[in-house]
Parts: sequence; structure tokens; C-alpha cells
Amino acid sequence: MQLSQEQLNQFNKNGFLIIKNFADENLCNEILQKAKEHLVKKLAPIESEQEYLNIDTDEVTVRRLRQVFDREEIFRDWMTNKDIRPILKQVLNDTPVLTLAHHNSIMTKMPHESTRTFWHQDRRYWNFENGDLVSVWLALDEEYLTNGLLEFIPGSHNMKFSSEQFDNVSNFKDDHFDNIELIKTKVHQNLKKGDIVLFHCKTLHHASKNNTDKAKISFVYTVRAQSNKPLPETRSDFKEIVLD
Ligand SMILES: O=C(O)CCC(=O)C(=O)O
Repeated sequence: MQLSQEQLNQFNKNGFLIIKNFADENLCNEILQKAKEHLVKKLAPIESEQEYLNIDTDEVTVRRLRQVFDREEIFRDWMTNKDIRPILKQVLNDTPVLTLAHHNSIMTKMPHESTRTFWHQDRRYWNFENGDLVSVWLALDEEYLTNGLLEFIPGSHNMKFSSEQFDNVSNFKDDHFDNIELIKTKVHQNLKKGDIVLFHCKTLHHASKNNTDKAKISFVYTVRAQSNKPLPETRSDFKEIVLD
């Protein structure tokens, strides 16, 4: 499958693109089933809400299953699936390389216990030569504002910001004078099982907590342009797979 010129223009202009009904329903159900098995057992490596909030407690609410590539064949198959490669090649204008250092995850929003994810650009903790990185988000079930749907600021991947617009953990401040107007331009579109979202590593996005009674579980991985190398001896300099 290839993107139309209009879809490619949309991605380049907005910094994200939703492709409806990309993944087969059965595949999503199988991934979801496996993800739930790992979530119930809280199998490491994980990121927890408590760790994210810096709370010292024995309680663990899983926020992210990390390093999912090594966990299950079905996860690997999704991350290396051949149908998406021509699309990734188009948006990166280069051969995609799967980077397993970041966003190699099943992302969850647990009912009521999950927290808001503040506005941010994903590249904040990543170390590459430039910003040619795109993430692939797969909705494994319905996603909407009340259960923590992602919202984006169109065009933010091409904007220049000052360091004052970010806090000390690189969240884009909600209350900075210049940010307030920009945040008003945020957009969202509800997702259904099998929809994917491609988003640039500099596109500002956030997500609210899950106020429903059902967990929201999604899959996210990242690819870089082959020409955009990880900086040596940083955490981005990790196992990779060329998707040619
Ligand atoms: O679902 C969320 O809370 C945010 C996820 C996110 O921002 C990301 O994976 O980059």
C-alpha cells in the first residue's frame, strides 16, 4: 500500500496522519490477547504510573510494556509487517529502520488509575542526528477523549520553540503565554480497532487520563530514516532492524 499524494501532503503539513482500518481485526484481537497476558503478569520491563510520578510505593499500575519486540512473535510480525514499509518509506523519504530503543511498547491507559500525559515532543529523550523519526500507533480497540485518546497540534513538527516553553522534564508548558494560543489549535479524531496514526517525533501531542471503566491498550513503535543515525553511546544507539 502507498499513500496518495494528498495523504503525504497532509502528513508533511500536520506532522501526523491517521490511516483508518489498516490492520486486520483478527490481528488486533490476537495482539490484544497477548498484551493482556503480559499486563496481568506485569512482566518486565515495564514503565509504571508510580515510577512516572516518582511515587515510592510497592503498588504497580502498568503504563507501558517495554521492549515488546522480544516478547512475542506476533508483536515482531506487526513491527516488521511488509504492508506498511512503502508508506514509511514515503513519509521518511528514505529506507525505514526500526529502532528498538524507543517506543517499542504496548501503551496502556488503565481505568481511573492512569495519569495524563502532558504535551511533549517524543524526541525529548532521543538522541539522533536529526528529527527524521516517525512513530506508528495502532489502536487495538476504540480510542476517544474520555479513555485517553491522543491529541495533536498540527504543524508543530515544523515550529521553533524557546526553552522557556518547556519545563524541566521537557513537557510543553500548559500555562506559558505563547503555548496557550497554540494549544487551542489541538485536534483529535476518534480511533477504531485497526486504525493507525503516523506521527513525527517533533509533533506536539498529549493524552488525558482514562475516565472509563475499561483499559485502553495500544501498540506503538518508531522508525528512523536510514540516513538519520543514532548518536554513538547514547540510549538511542541500540538494536535496530532495516525494513527494506
Ligand atoms: O497514551 C499516552 O498517554 C501518551 C503516549 C505518548 O505520548 C507516546 O507514546 O508518545
